Amino acid sequence: CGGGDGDGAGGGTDDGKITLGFSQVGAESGWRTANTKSIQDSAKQAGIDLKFSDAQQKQENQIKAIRSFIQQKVDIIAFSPVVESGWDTVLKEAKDAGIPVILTDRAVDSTDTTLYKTFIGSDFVEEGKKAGDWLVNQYTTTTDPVNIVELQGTTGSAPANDRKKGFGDVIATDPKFKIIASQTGEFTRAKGKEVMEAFLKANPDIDVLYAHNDDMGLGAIEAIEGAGKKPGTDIKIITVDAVHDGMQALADGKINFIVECSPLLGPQLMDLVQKVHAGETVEPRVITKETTFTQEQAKAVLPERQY
Ligand code: GZL
Repeated sequence: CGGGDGDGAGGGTDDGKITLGFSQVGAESGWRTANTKSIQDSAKQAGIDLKFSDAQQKQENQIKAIRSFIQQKVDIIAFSPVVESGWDTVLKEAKDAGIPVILTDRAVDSTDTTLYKTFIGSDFVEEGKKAGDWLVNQYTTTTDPVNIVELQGTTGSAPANDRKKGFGDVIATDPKFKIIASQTGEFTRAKGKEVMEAFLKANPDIDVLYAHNDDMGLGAIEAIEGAGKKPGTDIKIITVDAVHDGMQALADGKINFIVECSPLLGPQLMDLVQKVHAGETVEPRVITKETTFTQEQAKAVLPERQY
């Protein structure tokens, strides 16, 4: 992507260090905590001066933070957009100030791709597809209806939109799969539990829960057990992320399948920051590598997991 002059606007520090302004979504989940740690640790290791802001899941706070970074004349701005829309104005302000922007974790729906240098993050549609493929393969021998409830991520966010699409496209291949309820759990345990309690009250025959992240799945497990049902047995559970607590529940048989979404974007982000600062051309899209886990695989890898 074009845009910006590549070497920032002076950087705000005279010690020759690159100054990076980073606006983080919030601290809503285990994934986010691991992502923040990866970014902070990697900036330190790279000798990059990190100005870090937590937006508490509010877009207006991210926009304020980006404007503050522009005022401070940082060299580079990076952020994880809490939702996909509404960024063009502030990104244009950064471009006009000659400060390159890097998107991490989540995408924006701006059609002007000169507003940012690159986007590093997962393919969320693919993650949803992996979840759907696993489910389809669990029900090859039956034509009975499979009633699914879905806990969506933050409304309007790229992971929520795309994980829903990827999963929906796969299960649409067989009419026995029915999403009987779908609502946002805001990527948090508390909201996931609350919404799952409502799902359980309204739907006596739930076969499967598809939760867009582990945290909502873990909250739902509390609700399922509170309703006297066995998570992983009475109701099969598929989640996305593969953070420690999710992997522990998978190993314990309370979750059935997890699609990994790596939060460890820090090292690659700092590499991109240094390249962009040096005026090098970078790939417009850097997709993070990730896999999937069954219950057996979780038991095997748990001891070595970083997060
Ligand atoms: C995905 C990330 C999502 C995680 C959630 O890259 O944006 O946000 O899946 C987190 O756990 O809250």
